Amino acid sequence: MKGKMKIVKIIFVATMISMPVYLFADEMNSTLTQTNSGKMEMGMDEMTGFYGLYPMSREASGTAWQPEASPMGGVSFMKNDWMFMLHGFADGVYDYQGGNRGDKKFYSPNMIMGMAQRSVGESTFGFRTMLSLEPATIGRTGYPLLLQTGETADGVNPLIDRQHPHDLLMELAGTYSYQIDEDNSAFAYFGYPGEPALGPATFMHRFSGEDIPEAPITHHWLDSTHITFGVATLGYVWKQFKIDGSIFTGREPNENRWNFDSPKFDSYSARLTYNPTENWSMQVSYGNIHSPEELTPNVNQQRVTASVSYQKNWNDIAWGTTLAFGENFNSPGNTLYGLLLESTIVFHDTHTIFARAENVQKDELFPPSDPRDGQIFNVSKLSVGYIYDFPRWYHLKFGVGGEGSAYALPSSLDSTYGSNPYSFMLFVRIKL
Ligand SMILES: [Cu+2]
Repeated sequence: MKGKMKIVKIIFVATMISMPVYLFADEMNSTLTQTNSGKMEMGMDEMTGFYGLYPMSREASGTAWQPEASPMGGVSFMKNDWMFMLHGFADGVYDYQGGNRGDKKFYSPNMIMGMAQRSVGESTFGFRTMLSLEPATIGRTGYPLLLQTGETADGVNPLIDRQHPHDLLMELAGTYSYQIDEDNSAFAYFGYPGEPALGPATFMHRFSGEDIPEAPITHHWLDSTHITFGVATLGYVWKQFKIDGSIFTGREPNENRWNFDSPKFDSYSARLTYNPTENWSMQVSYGNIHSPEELTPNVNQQRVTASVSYQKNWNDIAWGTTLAFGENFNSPGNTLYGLLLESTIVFHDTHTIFARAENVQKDELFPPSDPRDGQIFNVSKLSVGYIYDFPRWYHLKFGVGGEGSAYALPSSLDSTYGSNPYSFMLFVRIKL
């Protein structure tokens, strides 16, 4: 039984991994559609989404929506009756986190995503693969990020003031949708791993957050479930509304980032999304997450999130903003909220200015051995940055950027973090 599972897994991984490689090789010889910061042109027929008859740009990550006006990155092309899309990025970041708990590190966040879809009659079939080399380019211990919490590097100690790397396999998913009529469609999504119907589009896939080289400190309040080993989602689209619900594995990925974790389907979520115009997207969602953290397995979590995203473009300027709220109800444990506001503006595909402000209640800033573990601290962070991108080379964008962060901390944390810590990052990037 175990041996068979292993063979199935190997075949599955080999197939899914070969897809982006194949796509990329193929892309090099294909007539393809370049997407700059404007609209994607697919000739006669407009590219529609995986889950319904609306523009593809409405889809962000998993089954999440963002405003339709969001510029799409990457390349896309048709081959036979399949439509392929490929996009990704790799950053090289020098990370300096200040104060008493600060640290420095050079690391590379990165991911590559390949998608394929084909419509037959009223049915649309889709495949999605997302891979990251972060287990190698960031490593188990993650990168320094003041006030970040969640997950573990060694299965014993929690990560504090560090951001964990993503797993090699971030998404391997199959989708199916059925177009009932112009306004109605029903869809299914199965991912191993994949993203359940919970929270806004993930930070690295929404326009307002994708150029920011660090994870939000509200990640575990909003979008931390984006890599979940075992997700099954059913959804329904009616005009500008979408409702989707998932059963999924509650446990966060473990510290072994190269492999599959065991699927459990012990958690569930539901989300309602409304995109009233092409400029807006809003969602509310609820999740019941069974035993998310490996180090505190008896703690279950309920999560409520609400978010609004706004996208406005003028000529060659694209501006996207997301406001998101999440609340985690830990049982046993504290009820804690997180609030995020982030905004990115891109001028002429060359200059990017971004900012992210967060306010969050954290009770994991001290290790379990410290009496202050479990005590709630209300902390805030503001990051502002700029990226200059060189003219595109084929489809690739090369950029250099910098970012600085400041914090507002309660005075009871002065002796821990220092009185006015600041942090900065300097980075280069390639983006497809
Ligand atoms: Cu993540």
